[in-house]
Amino acid sequence: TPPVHPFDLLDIDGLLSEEEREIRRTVRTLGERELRPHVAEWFESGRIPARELARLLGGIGVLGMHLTGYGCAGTEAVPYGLACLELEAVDSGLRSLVSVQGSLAMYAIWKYGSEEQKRRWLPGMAAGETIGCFGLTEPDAGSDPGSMRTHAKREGTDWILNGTKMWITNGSVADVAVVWARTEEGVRGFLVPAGTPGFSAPEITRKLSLRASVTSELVLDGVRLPADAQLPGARGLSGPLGCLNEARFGIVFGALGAARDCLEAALSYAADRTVFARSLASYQLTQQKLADMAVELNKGMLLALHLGRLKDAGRLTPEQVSVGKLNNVREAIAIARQCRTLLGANGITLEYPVLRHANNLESVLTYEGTSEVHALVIGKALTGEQAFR
Ligand code: TGC
Ligand code: FAD
Repeated sequence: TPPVHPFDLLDIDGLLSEEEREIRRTVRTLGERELRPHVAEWFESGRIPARELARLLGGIGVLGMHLTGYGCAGTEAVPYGLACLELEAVDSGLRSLVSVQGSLAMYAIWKYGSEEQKRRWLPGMAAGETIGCFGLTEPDAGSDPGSMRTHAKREGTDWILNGTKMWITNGSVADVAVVWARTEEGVRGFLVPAGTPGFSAPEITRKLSLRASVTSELVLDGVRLPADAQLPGARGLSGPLGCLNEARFGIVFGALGAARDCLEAALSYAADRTVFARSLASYQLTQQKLADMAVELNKGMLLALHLGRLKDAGRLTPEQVSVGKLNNVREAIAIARQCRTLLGANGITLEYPVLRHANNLESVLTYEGTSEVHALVIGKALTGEQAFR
């Protein structure tokens, strides 16, 4: 019998195609060679070379990789998920960059944009030459985006936008912002190029989580846009929420990357560390922790893969994505915290990845729908009663 692999107790690898394993290998290699050596420094300084990273990731085709045409790779959902997993194994901030670029900003244009908008923006975004961001959340409207205040008013054929968006990934480095605003006809999406008068994107600093990621405010102060800046295919809140399904799907896989990296560090640490004259790995309490974590990681992988196959079959529902996001992020953060206990004091440093991942996962638990929001989505599916309001 082959040796038991802690990250693949259930032989989930056997359920992947050769192409899926190849894409995973490519992203893992890039992550280990080009990203991991720098990530602790990016996290500590709170600065990342975003443009360089975007080009690097565009170069291997992961930006908007599950979209078709316009320079996008056109892969299925599972390879996209595996790419998210491998990037998040390095740092959630890197997966965030890819989620926001591909699943939020590019997807919004790909799904709701005019032919002209798609031709103008998507090829550069797929290549990583052009960076996008996605502005839905506001200082006073996060879980309840329907209460947004940012509004767009018509002036002749132009639109005038006013309002503030908050916590926007890639905001300060973006060349184009997808901004959601209320209009007299309901919520609509707009493409705001950086440099448009009245538009600014100050960076949010002093974060204790997702430090290897740019997070910003978007300020819209009388921003004048031509009629063709509006996304013609998006009508109402289902526009932005439709994009969130895509990004949430990536997180279902991604969060497991952070968990795997923590478990890898903890296993190796437990094998090397001597406590009370024996290896830490030899104690029953340690093995209970390791076994529980490996079981959750493997169950999470099965869930992610199942949702990926449903997505490729065109049968994935938003409620199923909520099951995946709620479970896999909740388990990933529990694993990261448990791994930290195994590393003792060493676990609190940047010499090891565990507390960095745990801190990042605090953001992952909150963004793309908090765990409470996803529980309520599932609760509504179970009972038919909505408990949001
Ligand atoms: P509700 O009345 O239920 O729905 C309004 C309209 O939207 C439709 N809808 C959806 N459509 C597509 N996908 C979904 N998942 C959808 N959920 C709802 C719905 O059918 C309806 O359409 P229509 O045509 O009838 O108008 O909406 P509600 O106001 O009661 O809110 C429901 C709730 C709470 C689930 C929703 O608002 C929500 O998901 N809140 C969480 C907000 C959120 O996730 N924000 C994320 C911002 S982006 C981000 O965090 C990026 S971080 C990325 C990174 O760095 O990786
Ligand atoms: P709130 O909605 O104020 O929630 C506060 C608490 O109340 C939470 O625990 C929540 O679960 C709970 N709660 C809310 N409603 C209910 C209810 N009905 N019943 C019970 N409890 C409830 N947004 C973007 O648009 N684009 C981005 O690129 C983006 N990037 C982000 C990057 C980072 C690092 C972070 C941290 C956030 C980002 N966000 C982004 C914002 C994110 O989507 C929001 O933070 C999230 O949706 C929650 O909103 P909030 O922070 O306003 O919390």
